[in-house]
Amino acid sequence: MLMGASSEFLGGDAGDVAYPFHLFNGRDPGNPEVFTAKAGERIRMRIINAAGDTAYRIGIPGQKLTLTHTDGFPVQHADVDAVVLGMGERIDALLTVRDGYTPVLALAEGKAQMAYGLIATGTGTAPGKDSLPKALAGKVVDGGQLTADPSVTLPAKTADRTHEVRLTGGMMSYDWGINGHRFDMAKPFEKAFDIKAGERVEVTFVNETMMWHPMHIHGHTFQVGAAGARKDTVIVRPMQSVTVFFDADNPGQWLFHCHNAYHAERGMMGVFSYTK
Ligand SMILES: [Cu+2]
Repeated sequence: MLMGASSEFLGGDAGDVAYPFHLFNGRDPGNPEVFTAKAGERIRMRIINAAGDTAYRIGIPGQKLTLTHTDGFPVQHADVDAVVLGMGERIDALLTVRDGYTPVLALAEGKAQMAYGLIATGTGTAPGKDSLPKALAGKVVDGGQLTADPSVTLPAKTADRTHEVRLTGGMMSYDWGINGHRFDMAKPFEKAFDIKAGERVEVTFVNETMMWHPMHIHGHTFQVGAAGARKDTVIVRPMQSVTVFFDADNPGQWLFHCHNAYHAERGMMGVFSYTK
């Protein structure tokens, strides 16, 4: 267990678990991934945070990334120095390849460790891991702070149904839950959230805990706020609220949960259930 991992960007406690390594395409910093490219080429990086308990701050020292999509949906392009991905989030980023070796850093937010990969054009020498910057500052955003491309904004409609989803629990008793209830795999429909097919659903995640949570809904892609990004995973900071909207157009029993694997396992999970 990790105590004292703190991130100003995430509003406090950054993670619960210490790991010996952080991996980039399965490789630790002693043996980094090397992509080959030509200088001057414009390339797209598709980045997923596949970790269980770590947000990553991703960027290239001295070079902007142009963010184009979050969770697969287009956004109004944003040039940033770094992007923070919560667990389960995806980002597409464009960059123009510089000559030589370009490090792509994935700093474990609040954990003083990193993973990285290299883009290589066939000239120069690879930087050693100890020579890489340990911080990425400047303009730093997360996907939930981006704006949807107008082509994917939900059509304006008054919500047919609203649900308040309070994120509850804490580190000491590790009783993460939703509305004070820990999800029970033996009784998955206990306290299921009712919705009906065709409804515009408004969900407000109210974080009553001292830690951030990347909240993920299965089977649907929501819009963050009135005109924010279309996503399926959004960072909710401690003691903050985030409202999302989606159309109930995919009947079934759909889990939603914190994408911190330990929080979900302990019970920060719920079900939207509708058959028609
Ligand atoms: Cu969580």
